[in-house]
Amino acid sequence: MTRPIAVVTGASSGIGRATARTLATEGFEVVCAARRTDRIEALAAEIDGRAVTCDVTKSEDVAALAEAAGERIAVLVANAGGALGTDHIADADFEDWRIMFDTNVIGSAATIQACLPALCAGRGVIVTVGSTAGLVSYEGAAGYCGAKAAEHAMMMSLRLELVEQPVRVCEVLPGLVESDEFSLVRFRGDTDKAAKVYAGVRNPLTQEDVASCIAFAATCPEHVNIDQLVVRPRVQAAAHKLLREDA
Ligand code: 8X3
Repeated sequence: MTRPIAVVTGASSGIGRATARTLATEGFEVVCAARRTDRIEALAAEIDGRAVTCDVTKSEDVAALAEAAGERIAVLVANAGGALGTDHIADADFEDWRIMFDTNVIGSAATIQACLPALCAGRGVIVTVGSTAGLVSYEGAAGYCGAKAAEHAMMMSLRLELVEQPVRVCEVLPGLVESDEFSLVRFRGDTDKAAKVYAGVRNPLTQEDVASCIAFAATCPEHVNIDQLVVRPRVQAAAHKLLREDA
């Protein structure tokens, strides 16, 4: 039996990998895209999907991903991205900013652009994985907040541009998620600093929690568009209002 196609970028870890697994259980054939081939091949074997090595900042990789996905795409989860550094603007390394904008913003836009004909043919759903950081800024994160705000703005434009097409345009915007690598990458492999992000926080979101939200947005009836799904752990009432039990 032919399964509908779901494409997930950034599928080698964290929210992307959890989303690939969840969509597979929902009956999709998942095209798992990421830079780390060994990881996505293992994932594809586990969920009976397909692996496509893809760096979303490389136009030839993105074109090859769209080609491999085929003529009809039911779901595109543009998830590849992340945060780098915690510098204030006074000390910012703009190379980090370029990488964040290249992956989170232009990488997502390029993936959407390349997959758009197949998404139209498949009456598909686009889901970006943004962040509450794109809605409310916090200190030491201007580059990341800026990139996620730009991704959010881009999706609002896209929804207007595609209103005559049978394509839905959704954003899932998580708050604090304790995922495999997000904080580790942000702190350049410093496990102590990464662990401190979650210290004393009872039950931060898991990558599986976010994957469930993405799957919900991706499987609503065709007339239902989840514009934005903001999801936080219960103990995070706002970006700066995070309950820590040992604080
Ligand atoms: C991740 C959420 O609060 O670390 O996008 O910016 S936060």
